[in-house]
Amino acid sequence: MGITITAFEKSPDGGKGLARDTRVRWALEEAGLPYEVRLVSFSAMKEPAHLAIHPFGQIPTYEEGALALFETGAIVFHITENHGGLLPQDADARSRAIMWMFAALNSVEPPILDLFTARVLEGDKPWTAERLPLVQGRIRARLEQLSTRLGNADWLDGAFSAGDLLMVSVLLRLRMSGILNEYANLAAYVARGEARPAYQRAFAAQLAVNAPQPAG
Ligand code: GTB
Repeated sequence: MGITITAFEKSPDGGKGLARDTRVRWALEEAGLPYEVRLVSFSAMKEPAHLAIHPFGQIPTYEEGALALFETGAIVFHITENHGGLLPQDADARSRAIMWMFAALNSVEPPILDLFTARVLEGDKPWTAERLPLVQGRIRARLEQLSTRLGNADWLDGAFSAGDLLMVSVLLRLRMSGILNEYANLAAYVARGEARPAYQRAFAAQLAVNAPQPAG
């Protein structure tokens, strides 16, 4: 049964891995699954056809036969559950990997998203200069804790898992702020994730959509 995901027709970052279809593409590549991509514009995302799949009018979505999913955590979990590859066999290790998936999305991603909101979406507000240090402080507090837990390990809990895939996906969005590089082990952890062949394929596929077309 074929898999189709949605992605930005024109990603604001030029397809450099920041939009969330990257993590879905990455999970699909890790599982060795072929997939098709339906590109959608910002206006098409708010149209009834897309809203029927994604009630919040966003990307990515995931369709496989009669199944339609939104939310990257649920999509990555579905891929690992049904197509294997990113969750350990051992029951306890599996539960811990799932715990890290939730940790990435519930405990680490929110303060990182706040930075984007404070800088980009609400960067023209008069309180921005006062707000930014607070937001950055919350990120640093969480990264300090994560850095301590990761220590010298390659991955969060033994072998690379869906927990690492989501955690790396969440952290890499911080690179441009400079904050990620304040934590050498986390920067190396993200680089290890990005060096995986499956990530490289996912990144290249997303970039290809957004690459300027040769003239003529
Ligand atoms: N919780 C949802 C999930 O995990 O699936 C969040 C989905 C989401 O935020 N989707 C964004 C979207 O569709 C794209 S990823 N936004 C359009 C809208 O809401 O109208 C967020 C994103 C977009 C672009 C960049 N970038 O170019 O730098 C980075 C991140």
